[in-house]
Amino acid sequence: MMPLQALLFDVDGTLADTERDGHRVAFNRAFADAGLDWEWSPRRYGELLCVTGGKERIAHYIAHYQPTLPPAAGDSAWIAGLHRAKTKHYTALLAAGAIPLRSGVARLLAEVRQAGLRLAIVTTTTPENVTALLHHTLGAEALSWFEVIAAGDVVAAKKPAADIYHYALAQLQLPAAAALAFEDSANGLQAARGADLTTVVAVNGYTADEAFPDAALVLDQWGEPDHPFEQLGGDAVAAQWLDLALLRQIHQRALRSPA
Ligand code: XBP
Ligand code: MG
Repeated sequence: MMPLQALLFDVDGTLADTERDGHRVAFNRAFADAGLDWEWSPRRYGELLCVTGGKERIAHYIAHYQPTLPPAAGDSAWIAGLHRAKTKHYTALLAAGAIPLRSGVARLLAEVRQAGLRLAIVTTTTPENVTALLHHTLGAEALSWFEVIAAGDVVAAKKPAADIYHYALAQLQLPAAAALAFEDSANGLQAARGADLTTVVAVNGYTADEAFPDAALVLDQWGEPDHPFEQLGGDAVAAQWLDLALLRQIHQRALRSPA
């Protein structure tokens, strides 16, 4: 049977709870800098998360919420400029230590690295944001732990399209059956499943009410020995925190009976 060789990690909501206190705050700061009276509340931001990608989210907001726009604003170049300002604010928040990793992430990465598994990042956010998050949580050397960082505009169609997962697997030169994906949202799960990846989901505040019908395992958190996870979906497992033994079990089980 095909051994488990690689792990593909989403970033936002999966490695860290970045959305409400990170991306959302950075968007609002960029709006204020640009003299816009837009303010994305936590609840409004939850609605806007149906669209992945910051530039795409701003365009969706303009199209569907009709906020006041300055003259000659609103085209894709203007949105790209506003989004660049947002990225600066976001990376500054990370540098200030505003966003920790989710519990269990650092422990799991250490264990799987020790075991020689190959690692990739698969995200809709920008490469700068991935670099800043890894650097300010795990240290500068953590960037080199990930053989592939598939991020942002490297593919035209962002999640829930499967393109970014196809891209990462092609870079790794691995079939989907040799890997597992880690996600936190229905859009992310759809992208990973679209590339035939067996996927483990840990929900967060914004995604807890979403449906994850074809996830191999759905958890409320990744889990730590002193913070066991609660299993919310998938075939029952005896474990209480995500570790390599559990990942191998899920991988083998999925190969025996594909979803
Ligand atoms: C993450 C996103 C991103 C972030 C903002 O989705 O949708 O848009 O909210 O990042 P996923 P950018 O976790 O499914 O990859 O502003 O850099 O796009
Ligand atoms: Mg995510």
